[in-house]
Amino acid sequence: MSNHQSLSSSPRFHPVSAPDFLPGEQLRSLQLHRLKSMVQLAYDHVPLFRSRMEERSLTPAAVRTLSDIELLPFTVKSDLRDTYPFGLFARPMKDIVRLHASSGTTGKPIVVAYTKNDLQVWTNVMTRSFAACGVHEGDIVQNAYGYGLFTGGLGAHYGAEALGATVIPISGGNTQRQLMVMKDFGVTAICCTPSYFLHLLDQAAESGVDLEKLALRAGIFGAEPWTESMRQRIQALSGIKAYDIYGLSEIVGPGVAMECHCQCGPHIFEDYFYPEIIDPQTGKVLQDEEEGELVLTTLSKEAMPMLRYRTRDITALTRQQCECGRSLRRIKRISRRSDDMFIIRGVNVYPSQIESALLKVEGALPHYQIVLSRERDLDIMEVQVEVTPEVFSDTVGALERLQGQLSKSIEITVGLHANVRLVQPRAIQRSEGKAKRVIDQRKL
Ligand code: DLL
Repeated sequence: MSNHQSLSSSPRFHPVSAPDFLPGEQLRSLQLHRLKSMVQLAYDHVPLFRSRMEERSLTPAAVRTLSDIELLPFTVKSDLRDTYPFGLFARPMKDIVRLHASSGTTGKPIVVAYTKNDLQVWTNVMTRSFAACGVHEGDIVQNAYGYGLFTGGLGAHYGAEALGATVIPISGGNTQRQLMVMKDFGVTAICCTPSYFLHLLDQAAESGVDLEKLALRAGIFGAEPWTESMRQRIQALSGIKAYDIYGLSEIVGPGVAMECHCQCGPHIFEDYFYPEIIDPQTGKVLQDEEEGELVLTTLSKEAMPMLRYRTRDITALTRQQCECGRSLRRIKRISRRSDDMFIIRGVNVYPSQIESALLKVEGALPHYQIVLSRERDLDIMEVQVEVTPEVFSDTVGALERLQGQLSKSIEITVGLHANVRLVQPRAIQRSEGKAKRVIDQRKL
């Protein structure tokens, strides 16, 4: 498909999306130009990067081609913790106009910084994200990502506003108010975590609000892993299109990658973020289509450049042409993180595997939690899953049958027995942001 054809075949092509369609060669030469400046900036202004490069006898001049990026050392999350709070900043505080932080599960948060230009780039990629899934001026966007230190709220906010959409900065929580606003303000697109949207759907059903009758038509969902079955479930229950948006604070926040209207995996905004996939064990760079850990290098970040940041997110890159005509490579949906994995009786398990096993069975709701415990040195996995009110009030025999089906589905998927506990609707605690899927009591 020629570039010209693909542009014209995109629904309501928006000028802001032009870089999404850059011919491959132009894209690569832009990336190389930007990469060189990034490495120079990091080497000149960030002691950690300079010393790591010196250890390898490298100077910025070593980067002559894009594949020379492989010479550079990786950066990992603990580098941000060890230099807390401002140790990786490449610019003096007077140039830094925004800070965000991500709490994570252990100890101190990691802090990330932006210059004015960095904020412009972030707005640019978020604008392109909305445009990619067909959100435009005239749309009314309910932004239910949390506002504050979390990057979700403000990232989506400025992107939608720059596009000319009307933004409702409602932030997360207060579900009844969310529903009222959605209905009364004629909201056409919503931004939140997929798990929070499911919670909204539950509450809507309970309050007699039929989402299919509302103007809502698109959801921009991300910030946590979710499966394709979850997407299908959301779309069937709400009548909207659910799009996957990916990002992380260390790189920019939301807007590193976003799905287009074809819904076949997020396109990486490669003009600003250079992706690689590595074998998480050996660090070896893998080919397109091979699954491994996503490593990202920022190509324009001034306040806090990131060289070869190991995201821990497991995915694959694909060069296969998307029907939308974008030249940007796509990543496979990120349904797991290498550090989300838990080991039970010697078997590696990811929450997303349990999720897809549960959603294969009729009667189970997509609200679940995995509780790991240890009894007499034996690991026990209990999967608590909510069932529909009809199922919950069914006969004991029917409940036992469902329990058996779910347990079997998990066993087929992960090869392990799990005790399945059916719980009533709403029994599992809801989060306004990222859902907590695993409770590991073995470490207590
Ligand atoms: O979650 C940024 C964001 C906000 C992305 C809103 C999308 C929408 P952090 O809090 O730093 O930043 O968490 C980043 O969340 O490394 C992934 O493990 C996970 N994650 C983010 N988006 C997705 C997604 C934001 N679409 C971490 N699918 C990342 C799967 C995701 N996991």
